[in-house]
Amino acid sequence: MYFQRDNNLGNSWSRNNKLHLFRFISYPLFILLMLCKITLIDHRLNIPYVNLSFLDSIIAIGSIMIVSFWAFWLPRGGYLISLVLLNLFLTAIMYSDLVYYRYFGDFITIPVLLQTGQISSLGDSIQSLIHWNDLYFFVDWVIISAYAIIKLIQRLRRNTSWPIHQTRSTYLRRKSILHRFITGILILVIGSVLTFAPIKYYSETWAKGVFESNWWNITLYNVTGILGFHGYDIYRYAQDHLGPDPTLPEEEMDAIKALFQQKSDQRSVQNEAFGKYKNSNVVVVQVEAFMNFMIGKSINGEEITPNFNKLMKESMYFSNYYHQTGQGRTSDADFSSHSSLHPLPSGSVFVRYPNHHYDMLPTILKEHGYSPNVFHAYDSSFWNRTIMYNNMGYDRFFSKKDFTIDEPMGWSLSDNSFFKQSLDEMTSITEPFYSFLITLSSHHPYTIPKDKQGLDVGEFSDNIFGNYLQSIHYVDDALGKFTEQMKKQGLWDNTILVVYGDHDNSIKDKPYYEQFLGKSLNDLDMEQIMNQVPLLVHLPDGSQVGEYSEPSGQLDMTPSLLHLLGIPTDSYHMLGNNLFAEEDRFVVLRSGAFSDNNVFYIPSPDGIFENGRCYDLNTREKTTVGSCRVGFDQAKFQLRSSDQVIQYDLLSKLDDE
Ligand code: GP9
Ligand code: MN
Repeated sequence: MYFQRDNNLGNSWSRNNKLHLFRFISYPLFILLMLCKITLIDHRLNIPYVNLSFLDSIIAIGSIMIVSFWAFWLPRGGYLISLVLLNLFLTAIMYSDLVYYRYFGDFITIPVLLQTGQISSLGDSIQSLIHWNDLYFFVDWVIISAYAIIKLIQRLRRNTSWPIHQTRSTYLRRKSILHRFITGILILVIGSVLTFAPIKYYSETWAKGVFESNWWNITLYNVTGILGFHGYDIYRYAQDHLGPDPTLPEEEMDAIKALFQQKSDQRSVQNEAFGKYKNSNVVVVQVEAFMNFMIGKSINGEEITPNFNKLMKESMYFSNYYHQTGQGRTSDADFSSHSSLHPLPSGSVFVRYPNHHYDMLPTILKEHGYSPNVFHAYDSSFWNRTIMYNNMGYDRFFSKKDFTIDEPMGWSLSDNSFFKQSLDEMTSITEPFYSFLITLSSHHPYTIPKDKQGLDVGEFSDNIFGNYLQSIHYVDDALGKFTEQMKKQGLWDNTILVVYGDHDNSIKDKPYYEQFLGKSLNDLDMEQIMNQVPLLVHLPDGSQVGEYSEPSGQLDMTPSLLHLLGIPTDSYHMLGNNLFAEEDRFVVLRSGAFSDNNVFYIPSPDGIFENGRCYDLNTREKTTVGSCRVGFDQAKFQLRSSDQVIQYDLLSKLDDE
């Protein structure tokens, strides 16, 4: 008995040592593998100014240790399976980020995940965002699966069962558990130091303030790395939604009040346009991915947007109008156009804070006797619209279920039929009304059925850029029919018609634009192309016709419409300009880019002011970055204030005062 026990002890000692050796080799291999994937992702993302430095790799190693330390607490089988599952999980997250980035220029966040419908609805688009050489990313899966299969076959052949550990003495078992526990804790501690020490260093040097403002996820990623970014995103989400309501220090609240006051003072002028169209109907059309660069342009002698061009001759056309959207895309365009606040740096306000207070155009108009309605032929829950539209004060949301899908196209109903059916509905709405229409046929990936393709896109016929032009030509045709029907229904002379694009088309390849426009483009040109959408305002009497080239943006729509309708905006909390006032314009994009009448600032993804580029709009050449300093600080403060208003629900507090 005595000798027997001794033998077992000897076997157990060597088994224990083997187990330690196994972990000692396999764990660094796991870290190395994940580090390779993180490096590969960074390389494939190819974000300008963002390159994985040595210190970033240290952060990456630390993050991998933080997410995997607990595997050490498990026995051999569990340990191995956990690492394999972690590999699958982290690979899936990172690859999804890559695909998402290719379309949205951003990373997946918790609020985005809460809108899973969004991602799955991309369908065809997602296919076009997956590249064959992404397969490198999954090579290890093939090796791991092959290894697992070989092992399994070997075991079956030997007809042995899985190792049973009962032969080990209780003493050695306990010792092994303690050993594993301590190793896990050590890995966590080392991982935390490797992760947080460099991040702390960054946030105290070149990335100062990045976590307070977190104005752009790309900048956060540049500081934290991909895993760190997701960790921070979870923390940020928990902070927003768990625990007591956050409050803002008094001084910050006062600064925000002062900002609203300053904006309101700049807007309020009593000129001829103020109240000139009091009680007119208002129809606003938000057109999917409708950009400015192809307005007035032709291809093979054919205009891309002949109907819009015709309409321009009897309307106001704002040729320097910017979309100010972020991750919330269509919903952000909707939010900023109706609330005159900026959308959030991550996720959609519609999804994250639909119950907070905002001074929204439909609610304001309803208080002034209007019937506000919204029309969009898609699932009502998409972008959390049902809830948000109810809170925005609309009488009714005409969604997909309210339309007859008599001409299916893309995600849903063709724009042509959508416009027709929406106008039919409007005949039974009490005037004055506010009708907001959101089109859909020109959504990525822009595939319009052959029989509806009316444009010869020539050299672009086989690519996504050509498809885009084709889909815009289709929408333009539908828009032409829409205005004709408005005239027939007697709406033309008593309605303000507004048409604008929601955001860019996600096609970022410069050569397409250079080929189309027939000239080489600098960074300023590209930045403006990707951020400008057209705004057209047709006034009931057809007055003020012309092109307006001062900078303006989606935040300006609501205050400008209220001006025309004679509703003062001083009691509302809005950050936009009044397009009918002679004021100095200041337009801030969600990325921190901004423009006034003289300069355009393009921020650097690393968030450092000096690394951004300041352009003189007269010469269209780069000027000293210092010329953008004041605007940069202002833009940052404006974005931060807007974010705080939304996140802290400040308007409910300001209204109570
Ligand atoms: C769908 C439409 C498209 O309802 O709003 O949204 P997008 O993908 O452009 O944000
Ligand atoms: Mn859209």
